Amino acid sequence: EITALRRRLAAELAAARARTRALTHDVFAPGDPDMTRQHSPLMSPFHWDVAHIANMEDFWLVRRGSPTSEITEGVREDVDGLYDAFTNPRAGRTQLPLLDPAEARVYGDRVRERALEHLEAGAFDERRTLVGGFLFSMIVQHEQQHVETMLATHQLRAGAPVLHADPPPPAVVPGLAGTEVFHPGATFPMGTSDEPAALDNEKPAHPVTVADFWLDAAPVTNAEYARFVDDGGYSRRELWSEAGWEHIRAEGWTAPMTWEREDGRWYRTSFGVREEIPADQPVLHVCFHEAAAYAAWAGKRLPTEAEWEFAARYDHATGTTRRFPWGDEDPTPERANLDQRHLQPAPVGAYPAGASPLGVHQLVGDVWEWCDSGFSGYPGFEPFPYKEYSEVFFGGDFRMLRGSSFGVGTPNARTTFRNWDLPIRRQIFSGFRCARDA
Ligand code: AVJ
Ligand code: FE
Repeated sequence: EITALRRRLAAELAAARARTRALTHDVFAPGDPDMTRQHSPLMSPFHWDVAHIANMEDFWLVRRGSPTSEITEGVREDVDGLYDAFTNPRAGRTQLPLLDPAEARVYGDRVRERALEHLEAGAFDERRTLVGGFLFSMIVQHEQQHVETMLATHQLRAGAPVLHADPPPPAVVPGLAGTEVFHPGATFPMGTSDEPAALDNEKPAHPVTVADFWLDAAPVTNAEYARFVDDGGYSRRELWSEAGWEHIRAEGWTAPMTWEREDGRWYRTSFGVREEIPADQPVLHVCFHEAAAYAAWAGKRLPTEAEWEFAARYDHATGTTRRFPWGDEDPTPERANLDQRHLQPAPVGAYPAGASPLGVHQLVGDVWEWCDSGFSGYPGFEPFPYKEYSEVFFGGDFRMLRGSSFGVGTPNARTTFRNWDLPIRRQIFSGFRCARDA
């Protein structure tokens, strides 16, 4: 059992690192400026992410993950200041005296060696849980979060494509787009107190009551969103909040990121490949304001975080919550579009095995889904293990995203997982589905 846990954590660490490599050293030859360039003021240069991943692992697994509970010497403490995300804003990171790409890779390798030694030697407490087991899981999830961020940097990179993946599976359930599923209200335990991988903001479980509501059976598709655009959605003031209207006017936005109209058809650029927009895929790269304006146009609204989680976890037949819409078993390629296996969302209806008992599809994987909730701690929240993961963002101008995207690694895909960003951001793999009061 303990051997199995060690083996699972080691495999997850290796899988995360394989993805880091696939997005960096595997595709950029030594000296390629694309590795060190500022592709967008919103993103870090790739070699910063690589060394930041190593530095976090150095801090939590090498220095603090030792089998004795003592704090041990790190691989290198001299670079801590360069890779602190708080003191170094993204847009200025190329200006720093960073480790070069080769040095960053070596740093990651040396840290990983030491971390695996600690994993092997790890002590177990009386509940037979690995002391520091959560820290290993947290570091897996941290690397996977940066893997998704680096994929978003790739989306903003100009030039010939360097990433390739199989196309997503086809829709097998027809006619889902725009349909709604009735959810009878109930009181359910939102969040979790017993999921070992849960990060601080997912805890603790606490009762929340949701009223009867309708939820879209699938994320809003490109075809549905194009009807909103073609109906003048971006020039109708009444559909937008004041902040949303001001932002789209200032930026000149008239469609989702990368969309272009040519000869009456919509095209997009996906990791350097220009293609006609697939009508039945979830819309991608919209900000919260765009999602909310679409919902207003459709006579609907965005779900709250509580409604989203209720739909994704609550089993009306038994009155209990489960880990995933389909039950307690981990995601598989048949259930959800995760792990950058496909570099785009799958059409709605492609994952019947991942649907909830009431028939809500693609809650996990494909696209992050904007919810109409701000970021705060659950009652009884305690920052763990550091305030800068969640607590410092509480009460800010953020909106929540749920469900994960095709860019998310399986270790991070949970129905309790909470993601957040500013309501103007759309370089992330964001879409949405609508809800409606019953
Ligand atoms: C949870 C995605 C908002 O990228 O800012 C990475 C994740 N935290 N390193 C972010 C994170 C520290 C975080 N988000
Ligand atoms: Fe980070």
